[in-house]
Amino acid sequence: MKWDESPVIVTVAPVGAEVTRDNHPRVPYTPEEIAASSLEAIAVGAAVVHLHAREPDGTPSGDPALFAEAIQLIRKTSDAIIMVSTGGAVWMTIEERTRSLETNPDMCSLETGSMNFGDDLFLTSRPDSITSAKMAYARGITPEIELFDVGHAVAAARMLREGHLRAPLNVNLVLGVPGGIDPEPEAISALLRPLPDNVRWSVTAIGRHQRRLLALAVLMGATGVRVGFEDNVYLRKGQRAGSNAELVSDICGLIKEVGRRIASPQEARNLLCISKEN
Ligand code: KMH
Ligand code: ZN
Repeated sequence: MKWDESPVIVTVAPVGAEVTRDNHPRVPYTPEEIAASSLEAIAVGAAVVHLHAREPDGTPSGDPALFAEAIQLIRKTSDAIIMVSTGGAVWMTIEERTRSLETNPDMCSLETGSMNFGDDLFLTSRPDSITSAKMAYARGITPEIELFDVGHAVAAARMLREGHLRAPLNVNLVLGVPGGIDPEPEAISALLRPLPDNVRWSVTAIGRHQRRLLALAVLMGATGVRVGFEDNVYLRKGQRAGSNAELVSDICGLIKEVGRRIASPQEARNLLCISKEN
């Protein structure tokens, strides 16, 4: 299939670990709120949900029961792909971060290296990354590698060569986290350069260049793009989005505007080879 014939997989990241209700009063916290916000986003075009969990007061959590409740509610009415985070929050241990794998998701995010994350350290040693990948594959969960900087792509390519990761690899290029690669057009090719040609890649961009960079990614043939409160609460400069669904709807409009289609959950499953067994 030519690059522009393949539909674009839109991922919604409705909550993350850093954004709070001080940033936006509608950031979902409880499993019910996270599921409801995800389902609204799925209804307008999201095919993948990238999930974090929160305590009822908004504190990020690795508690599998909180993940499981949100997942169960989403799956009741949707076949969207469920991806749990194993990145968690910067202060979590790798054990806390990987408890989300106990919840039978379709996919998980996976870090292949460490970085400064704003003023914090976000640490993932190579042995922890290898162990997390092993845990995911053992449960039939497909990893998506989060590439915040070029070294993470180099490390992922090495893990692939050594058999710790399986081809074709799914990666998400994350542009603009302070401490990671900067949100510039060249960042896309810099992060893809160390990886094999058959990599399936999506793009996440933090901050004011988000729409432009996602449009560029779509025109460069990206497999997918990601939006949601985890990455940005603004639609435009000074204009906060009303909801995760509004961010998804906006990016779907942009994708269609530049001539590509939106992947349904089933098309996304076919493109990423994710069965519905879960
Ligand atoms: N909250 C960040 C420290 C992931 O989900 O894998 C890590 C993160 C990446 O959100
Ligand atoms: Zn995340």
